[in-house]
Amino acid sequence: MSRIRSAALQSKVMSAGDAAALITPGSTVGMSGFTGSGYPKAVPTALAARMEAAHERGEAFRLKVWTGASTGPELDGALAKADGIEFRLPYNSDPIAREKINNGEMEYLDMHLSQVAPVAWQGFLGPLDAAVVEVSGVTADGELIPSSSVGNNKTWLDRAGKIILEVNRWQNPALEGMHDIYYGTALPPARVPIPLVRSDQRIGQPTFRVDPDRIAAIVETDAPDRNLPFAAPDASARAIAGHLIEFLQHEVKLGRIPATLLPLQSGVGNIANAVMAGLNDSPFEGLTAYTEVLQDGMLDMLETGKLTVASATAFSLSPEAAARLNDEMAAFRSKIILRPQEISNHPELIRRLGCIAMNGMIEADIYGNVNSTNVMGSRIQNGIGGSGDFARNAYISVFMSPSTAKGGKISAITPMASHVDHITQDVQVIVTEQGLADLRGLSPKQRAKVIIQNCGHPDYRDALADYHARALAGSYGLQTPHLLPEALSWHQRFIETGSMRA
Ligand code: 0RQ
Repeated sequence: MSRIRSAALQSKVMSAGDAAALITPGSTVGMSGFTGSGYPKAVPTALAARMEAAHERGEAFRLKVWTGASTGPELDGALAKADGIEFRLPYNSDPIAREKINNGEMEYLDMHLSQVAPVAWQGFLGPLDAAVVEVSGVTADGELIPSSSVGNNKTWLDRAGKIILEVNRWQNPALEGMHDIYYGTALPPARVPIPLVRSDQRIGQPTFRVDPDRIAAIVETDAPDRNLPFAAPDASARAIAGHLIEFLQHEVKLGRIPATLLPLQSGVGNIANAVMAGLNDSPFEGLTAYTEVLQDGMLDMLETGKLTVASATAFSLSPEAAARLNDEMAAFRSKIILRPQEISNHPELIRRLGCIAMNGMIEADIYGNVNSTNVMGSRIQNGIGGSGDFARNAYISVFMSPSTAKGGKISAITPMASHVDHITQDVQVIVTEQGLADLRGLSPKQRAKVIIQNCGHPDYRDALADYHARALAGSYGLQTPHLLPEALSWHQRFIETGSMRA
C-alpha cells in the first residue's frame, strides 16, 4: 500500500532522477538527516550522478548543503565524492567530506545544532532554494509523517522555495504518532517561553504542515537508514563509565540530585554507549532522558524499564538495534518522543530541566578548556554538534575521553587546548579511564591539580605537573599560569615527530 494517503499528492510522484533535475547548480539545499537517520537516499545519489556528468562536460555543479547533523554515505559521501558540495553546515562526520574539508576543498560552518533553525530564519545565510526531506508517509489531508529523525525539517519545509519529498517505505509505519513538532518558535521580539517542563511532555503535533503547492516532487523509496555499528565497550570505556556512575551515586547520596537523577543527555560513540550500559546495570531506577540522539544503550534502558522516557531528535542506532526498534516500534512509541533539534537542544529547556550532559572530547587542557572538534588545532574531526548546547546549560556538564589517543602517542590532557569549543566555565567534570575530576567550585590553579592528578595518563602526568609548576614560577600572570612559547609545544611535537612524548 502506498504511504501517500493524499490522492492530490500522488500526482507528484516521479523518479529520483527527475526530482534531482529540479535542483540547479549553485543552489542552497536543506536536506533532512541527523546521524545516520532519516536522510534522503535516492535524490542525493541521483544528484551526485548529475554532478559527475556535469563536471565531465567541464561544467560547474556544486551545492550549499544544510542538514540536521551528519547523514549517510548516500548523501554526504556521494555528494562529497562527486565534488558537489561547496559549503556545508552544521555538522559532518562523513570521512570523504572530512578529507575535503581538511584539504581546503570544501567550506564548512560547524554550528551549535540548536541554532541552525533560528539562524536560517534570521536570513543572513541567504535563501533556501530547495528542501529534500525524507518522511515516512503522507496523511490523507497532506500532512507529513516524519521519519527516523526530525532535525531541521520543519524549518526547511517552511522556508524552502521548492520541496522534494522522499517517502521511505522502509521506515516503520508505527513511527506515526511518535513525533512532537512544535510550531510556537519565533524570532525576537515575538519569541515567547517554550511551554515544556518535563521530558515526557508533548507540546506540538505529530506531523509537519506543508502547503501542497510548494511540493515539487515526491520520490518513493525503500531504503534502510545506515548507521555504524558500535564497538563493544572496551576496558577504558568501562572504566570511564564506572567513574561517572560512582560520581552520580555520590551526588545522590549527598542530596544534590534526586535518586532518579535528572534528565540525561548522552553524546554518541563508544564511551557514551558504555556509560548507558553501565547505568543499565546500576541501581538507579526511573531515569529519564532529554537528549539529542537516542543510541543503543538508551534503547536497552527503555527495554529494561530503567529509563521511563527518552526525548531526542533522532535515532542513532547500530543496525542490530535499529532492527530491534523496527520490530517493536509500536511498544516503544509511548516511551520515545522525537522533536525538532531546536527543541531537543534548546538552551532554555536544557537549563530548565537541569540535564546531566555527558559528551566525548578530543582533549582538555589542565584548566579544563575542552576541544571537541579540531585535532592539533586545525583538522576537523566532526563538529561541535549539540555538545555546546548541552554543556553550557546543563545542571552538570561532563566531558569524557580515554586519557590518550592514537596508541598513546597523544595525551588527551594537554598544557593548553589547541582549539577550544567549551570554555572552562562550561566544563564541570572531566573523566578519563584514570579517574574523574570534579571541577565545580574550583579556581583555575585548583582545577589544574585535580585534572593532572585524576585524569592524566601516567606516561604524561609528570610532564603535565612539571609544566604547571614551571608556569606557576614563570607565567606573566598567575590566574591561569602559562608559558606561552611552550603551551602548544606538545601538539607541535606530535606534528613533527608523530608523538607528543618528549
Ligand atoms: O579517530 O577513528 O581515526 O581512530 O577521534 O575518537 O576515541 O573513538 O571517541 O567516538 O567518542 O569521539 C570528540 C570525536 C570523540 C566525538 C569525539 C580521534 C580518535 C578517533 C574518535 P580514528 P574515539 P568518540 C551530541 C554530542 C563532538 C560532537 C558532540 C565528537 C576519533 O565525541 O565528535 O559532542 N564530539 N556531540 O583517534 C587526535 C586526540 C583525539 C583524537 C580522539 N586527542 N587527538 N585524535 N581522537 N581524541 C551528539 C551529536 O552531536 C550527534
